[in-house]
Amino acid sequence: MKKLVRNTLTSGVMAVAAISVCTVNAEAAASCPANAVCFYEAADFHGSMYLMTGSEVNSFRVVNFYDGSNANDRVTSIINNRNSKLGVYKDTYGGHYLGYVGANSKVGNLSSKGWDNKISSAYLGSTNSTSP
Ligand SMILES: [Ca+2]
Repeated sequence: MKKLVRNTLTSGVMAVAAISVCTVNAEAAASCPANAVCFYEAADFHGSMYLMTGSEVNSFRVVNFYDGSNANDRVTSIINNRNSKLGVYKDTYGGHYLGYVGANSKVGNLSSKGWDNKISSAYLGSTNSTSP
């Protein structure tokens, strides 16, 4: 009888722990710090993320998401918590302008703009291909 009680308690504790871990992960995936730009691998700010603290990414070919995988041509959602527009480009070093994410705004699925898994560079304050 004693053993049965202990097993039941252990299962209950483990179930609670599992729920807590899931909740923490979900919040971490969706959050982006103030004054940063966050690029997510999946739609609706899920999947792995890259946090841009500077004002540009010249080449996503040399940028990895937090999970260690390369971010080039894989960004699917973006949060822009900066006071500048974020210009995004299909090629590295500002080649082939795609469009911009407005200041302090976000795009939950880049496929709505035709940019899904296409971005190779990004510049704050730049909204065309001539001034990256
Ligand atoms: Ca993606």
